[in-house]
Amino acid sequence: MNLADLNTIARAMVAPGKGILAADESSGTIKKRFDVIGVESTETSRRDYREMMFRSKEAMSQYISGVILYDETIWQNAADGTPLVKLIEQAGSIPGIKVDEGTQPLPNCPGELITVGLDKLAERLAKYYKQGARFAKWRAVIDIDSASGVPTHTAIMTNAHALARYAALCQQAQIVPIVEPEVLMDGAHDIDTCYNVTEWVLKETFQQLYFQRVALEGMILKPNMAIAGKKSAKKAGVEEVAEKTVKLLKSCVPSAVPGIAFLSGGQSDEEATAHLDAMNKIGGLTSGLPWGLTFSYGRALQAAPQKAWSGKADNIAAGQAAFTHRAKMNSLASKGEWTTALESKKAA
Ligand code: 5MM
Repeated sequence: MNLADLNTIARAMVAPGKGILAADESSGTIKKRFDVIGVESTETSRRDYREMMFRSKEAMSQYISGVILYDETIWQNAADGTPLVKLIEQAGSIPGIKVDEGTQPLPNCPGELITVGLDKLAERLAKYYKQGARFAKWRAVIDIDSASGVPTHTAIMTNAHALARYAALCQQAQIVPIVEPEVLMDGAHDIDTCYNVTEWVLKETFQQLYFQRVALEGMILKPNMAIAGKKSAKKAGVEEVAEKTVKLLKSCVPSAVPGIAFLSGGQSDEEATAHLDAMNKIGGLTSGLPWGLTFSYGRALQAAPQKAWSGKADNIAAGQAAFTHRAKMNSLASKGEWTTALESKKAA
């Protein structure tokens, strides 16, 4: 492992004003997204949609540091035969790859999941590196259901262990691991419950990363924010989410980690931007945070371009404008320079 090179890539992924596009929806998930806009999900429509984003010059060269791809996409060519990976590189962005293989029920833990994909991961990573991937992603999902005692320590510890095993294998393959332990915002829990569970999950994750000898300088953390569940009767305001998330991360994430790139987790586009912005405004006021705080959004970057595109070649420019606008808003938020007024100034 060449740690200096891993650190250079990790720092480029969270370079000031830049963040990550999570375009790694598995075939089942992208079908759900396409169903909403009335587009049939085929290999070609998935390619056309993603090519549209990767050819958005302003967004890809100025705001998007890297793209997380799904296995199908990393091997695909654009309509003119150019590999999609090359399009990303030519724009000055870094190709990455989702390497987990989804979730399965965790034995003896009703309702809880374990992320799988460690078998043969070393071989797969070597192939992805050859294809151009310089970072990878593995997502663990932790649900909150206090009434049934979820999450359990078993689920948190087992998922953290898998994340750490994955991260060690990535670094051995000269690939920067994005470590994504996601505490879901699906439940009815309040923000403080989310805070406590996320604290537990992050403490366990960094312990397991230590046990697997993962070099923190060569990884990126992709966490959820401290936020109330979608069904909670008590929604927390932007300032509360920002303050609690920054406090939580300061207490759990060592300063050796180059950057933190949040998932959006089902927040609306503007909420995800406002929360990121408020956190970076706090960071500025307290003379800086030890790591960069940016975005690695899937839904909060793509809902608008999906709607604007709607599967029609005539709408490519509109789809690219919508994508560029969201990428720019989040770029500003990653520097604490976003305002709601900017939302109305859509890119042409
Ligand atoms: C883009 O969605 C990703 C893939 O999800 P599936 O494996 O379930 O198809 C997902 O891993 C994503 O990268 C993260 O959850 C962040 O996405 P959001 O939409 O929460 O920002």
